[in-house]
Amino acid sequence: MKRYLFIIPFLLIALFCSAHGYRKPVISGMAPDPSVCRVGNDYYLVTSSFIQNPALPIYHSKDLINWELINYAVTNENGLDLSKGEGMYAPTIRYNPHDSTFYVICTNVGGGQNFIVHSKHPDSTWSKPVWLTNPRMGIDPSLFFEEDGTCYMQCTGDNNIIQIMIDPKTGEEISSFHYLTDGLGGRYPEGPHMYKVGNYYYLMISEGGTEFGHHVNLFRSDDIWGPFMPAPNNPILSHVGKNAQSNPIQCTGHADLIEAHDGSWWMVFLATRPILWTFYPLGRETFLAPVEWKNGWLTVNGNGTVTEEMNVKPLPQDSKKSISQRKNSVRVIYGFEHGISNDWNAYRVSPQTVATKVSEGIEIKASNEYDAFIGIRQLDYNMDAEIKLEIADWEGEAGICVHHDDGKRYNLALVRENGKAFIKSECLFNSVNQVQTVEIDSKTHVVYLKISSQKELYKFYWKYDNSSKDNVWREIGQMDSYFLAGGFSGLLVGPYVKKGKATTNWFCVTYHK
Ligand code: 6LW
Repeated sequence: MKRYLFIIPFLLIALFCSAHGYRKPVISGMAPDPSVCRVGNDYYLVTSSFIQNPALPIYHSKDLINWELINYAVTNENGLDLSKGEGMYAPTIRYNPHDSTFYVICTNVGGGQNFIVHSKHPDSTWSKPVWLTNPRMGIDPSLFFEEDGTCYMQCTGDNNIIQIMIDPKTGEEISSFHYLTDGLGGRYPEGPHMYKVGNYYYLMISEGGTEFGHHVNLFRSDDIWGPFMPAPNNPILSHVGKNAQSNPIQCTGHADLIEAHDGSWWMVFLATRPILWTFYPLGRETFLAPVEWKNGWLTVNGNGTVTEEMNVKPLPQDSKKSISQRKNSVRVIYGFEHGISNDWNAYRVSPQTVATKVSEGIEIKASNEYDAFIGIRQLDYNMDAEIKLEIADWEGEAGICVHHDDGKRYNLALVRENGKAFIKSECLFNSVNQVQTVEIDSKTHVVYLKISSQKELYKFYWKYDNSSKDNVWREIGQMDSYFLAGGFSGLLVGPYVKKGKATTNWFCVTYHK
């Protein structure tokens, strides 16, 4: 017995580490407007995706902390059309036990507006969209199912929150619209979700806009049509006040609630990790906080604020750790042996439109119809993204790029023209275009390129093929990350081709802790 005693301290450390704490965010990189539902011990979460194709990423978790991307609710196969408009804003995911079906409702802004898709298996096929055409239906639609399957839809109206009864399979309107609340005076009352807990209906909304004024308010009523009275401790989640002025997490809002399989309650919400207190190129990320109920009202993590290391008892943690929860550096290599995996997105068109599988990896061709770019989400500030790239033709421009969907981007490329070869770094933001070039050995067809994100800075490096003796990384330039921030989105990083075509079979991302 005695010889096993030495194990006890290790067991205690392991127990403490598994019982206490998790790192924030739980889904890092662009993951705004999270909405969550549960079936048994399985949790499903969806986020906004704007003009990224495929749209509406679906994540799965067993513990609310480690999330794995398993699917997308809308793809070209079930009718995704991102040819115009601003794309997919703020979806909601719900499970209706009455027909054992998952529903996702969302707005394709400027591209048909509100629609619902459904599926029995969120990791498999989703239905074609059912369109909701009533012009009163604004953004941020949500669904609430009564036990008998009756379905209510909430959404933003005219600077207020409104509700209607619908058939979620056909989109048929079963009631007229009713006003629920216009909030507590903050700008943009939005992001409504309805819940029934005990004898009350709870309506949770966000106000203050999605930037630094963002916060969450709660209301309740004993009737689903209201009137709704505000919680005594509103805002229930807010980093607007003095008590959060030095907090590295800001913009907390757009939340959803979930009762876990052990009876504990949690809130998922969006927040940001600003650089120098001002800008956040990674975009809005998904965070998690514990919720306590008392006397028919709730508190979020005690006082409505959260910290980077959450010292709370989480659900028993899944052994599969997601990147955001790993303590050490993480390196992920994409060889494209089977084409393009689920992690890859393009803007508006599908990634398969942009890149095709060839024996050497994938081939990307420049196009006049679309931007020949595919990318994965940049998940953290300290990142190296490297690529091995080949331009076999005499002319061409191809490289690696970190890209915001409103057109801001930093490119690093191999350019071959007029019998010469260059490495070019290029920063494009609005009307400003900053370019640096260096001429290299004109015979160069294969190069390694690296974009290194160091929070406030992006640095650009290149080197010759590994077969060359002269293959050390050389810096060609750097740029503040400031110009990649803004808007609703975050960043994608990946290969692009501006002229001709290029192949790659090695794309590698390393996140440094
Ligand atoms: C979304 C709104 C919001 O529709 O941002 O943070 C908008 N909240 O609810 C786009 O993500």
